[in-house]
This record gives sequence, structure tokens and C-alpha cells, in this order.
Amino acid sequence: MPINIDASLSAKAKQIILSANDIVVTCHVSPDGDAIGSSLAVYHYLKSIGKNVTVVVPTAFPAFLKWLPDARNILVYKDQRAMSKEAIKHSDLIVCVDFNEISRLGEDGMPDYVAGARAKKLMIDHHLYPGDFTVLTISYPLASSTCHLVYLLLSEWMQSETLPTDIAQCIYTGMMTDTGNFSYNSNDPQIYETIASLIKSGINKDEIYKKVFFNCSAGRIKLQGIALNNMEVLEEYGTAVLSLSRDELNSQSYKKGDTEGFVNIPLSIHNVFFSVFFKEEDGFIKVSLRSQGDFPCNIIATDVFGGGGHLNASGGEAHNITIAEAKQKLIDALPNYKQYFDVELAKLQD
Ligand SMILES: [Mn+2]
Repeated sequence: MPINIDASLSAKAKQIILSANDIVVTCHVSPDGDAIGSSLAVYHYLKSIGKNVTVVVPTAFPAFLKWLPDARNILVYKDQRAMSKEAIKHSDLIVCVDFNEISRLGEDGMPDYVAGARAKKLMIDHHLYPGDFTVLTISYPLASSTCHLVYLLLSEWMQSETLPTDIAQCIYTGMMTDTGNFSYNSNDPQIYETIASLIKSGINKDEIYKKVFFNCSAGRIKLQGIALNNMEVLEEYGTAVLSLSRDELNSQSYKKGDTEGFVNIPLSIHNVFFSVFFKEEDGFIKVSLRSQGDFPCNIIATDVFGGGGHLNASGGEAHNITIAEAKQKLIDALPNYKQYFDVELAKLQD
């Protein structure tokens, strides 16, 4: 179903923007491509109509997004507290993109600071269950990315199907990353009509792909090799288990973010629908769980590892045991979930 942004919502949002002068744009903690892309797209638009704009994000964002136009001007609240607070304090409008609840602004006091600011808040987002901390909420949970919503709004506000190239680059980056390069949530023709318009706006989508995805450190690729070498596949459960010990992580000078996405790799194995990744952090073992279809990995995350999350993506922790013991704890627990395994095992192909 194409996304049709309600015309009166769009007009009201534009009115709110036109009547503001000093505007802060912000997004969720640990910003991803959609969060940074939508923040910078809105930033460039607001600049183009003469507003004084600052992007303030709660925590640092990944290096593979630093090439985005004006990314160097982004303030990180956690690291640039005084300047960030100054911008928020002096703003008369805060545009909140790609998050639904004020608590998504992190754990460093930014939620309270933004909630207490005199500025009006405007939300543009695609997560379920928007909170009620704004004067206007533009929420379309069926949209595949916030960047796509931003495209629909800006093309309406600027009365043009094509947009300035810098804005188009930001929007494409978020659309691409939030759909795994158009491999999920991406079956609507409207997405490709929008991409056509972005290419007409001057983006080079192949270059953007390279900048974002061909940007790994050698250490990350080596850690991927070690994790896969440690992989165990439990065929009778359609399950794969990965692990990385502290020593293995240290051997490749591990940095935060280096193991992002590893847990998804085993899901590309024929007839594997449940993947668990154990990573030895300082003092505990972090457990990431992913599944496909109707298999509820969050139930196992909650029962076995005191965590939780979504049906197909969840996490938990194991304390005071070794990585081998944590793996065994999982393997011993699997028979308790026979009813769920049976549903997925019945769907498997030869
Ligand atoms: Mn998003």
C-alpha cells in the first residue's frame, strides 16, 4: 500500500516549521542510517528556507555515515553536552525524526532536557505507538523508513518531484539501510518511484551503496571469520549458534559496532531459522537472538537469558558462567520450545 500523508497534517507541519526560526533536529540513541539520513535531509531543507538549524543526536553515529553532506556539523549530546544544551535551550522548534518516545533519546539526561525545553516538538516517524510529547505527530508505521516519509513531505512542501542532490543523498541512504538494501519491507512500488525521483535528483545509488556497505575494518572481517569458524549448526532444531570470546575479540582490537549484524549471517543457511550469537563482554555474556517466520526468539531471550525484544529480533545476557556454559544452557533449553520448533520445521523444504 502506498503511503499517502494526510494533506492537512502535512500543511500543519509546514506551518509549524514556517513560524519557527531556531530549529533543532534530533533522532534516536545509537543513530542508524535512517536516523542520520532523515535528520540531515530535514536539516538541509530547513537551511534552504533560511532557518537557523542544528542537528543534535544523543550518541555517536557510525563512521560509514560521516560522508553524508554536513554530517560534520552534527552535535553529539553525549560528547558535546554544553553546545547541545545551548542549541536545545534556544530553539523554538524540535523536529523529532525516526523515534516514537522521548525515552529513545538515551540515558544521559537528554530525554528530560528535551521534554523540559520551551520549544514545540514535531514528530516524523515510522515506529509503532507514537508517544504524546509533540504538538504534531506524523506517524506512518507502514512506511519502510522515516526517510521515505521525509521525501513525501519535502516533495510536497517544495512542490517538486526532484529535490536538491544533498537532500536526495540523505534520503536514499536511510531508505537503503532501513530495508537492508531493499531486501525486506520493500515490496511497495512507491519505494521505487521515489528512488527514480532521487536518481533524477542527481544521486548515484551505486556510489552510496559502496560508501555505506564497503566500509569495514579488516578487524571486523577477521572477527566474522572467527565467529563463523566457531559456528555450530543444530540441524534438528533449524538452529545455529555463533560465539566470540573476549580473547578472540581482543585479538582483532575489537571496537564497538564491529560485530553488528553477525547474528543474521546463519539465517542465510538452508533450513536455519533461528540464530544465537554469544559475545563475551567485560563481566558478562551478551546474547543476541534472531529468527525467521513465526519462531518467537523473544520467548527464549526472556526465559533463558532474562532479556526480551521482538518476535524475530531479541537479546539477553548470561552472568557468572562461561561462554561454553551459556551455549549449553541454550542447547539444554531447546526441547522446552518443541511446539514452536515443530511449526517452523514443518515449513522446511528439502
Ligand atoms: Mn527508521
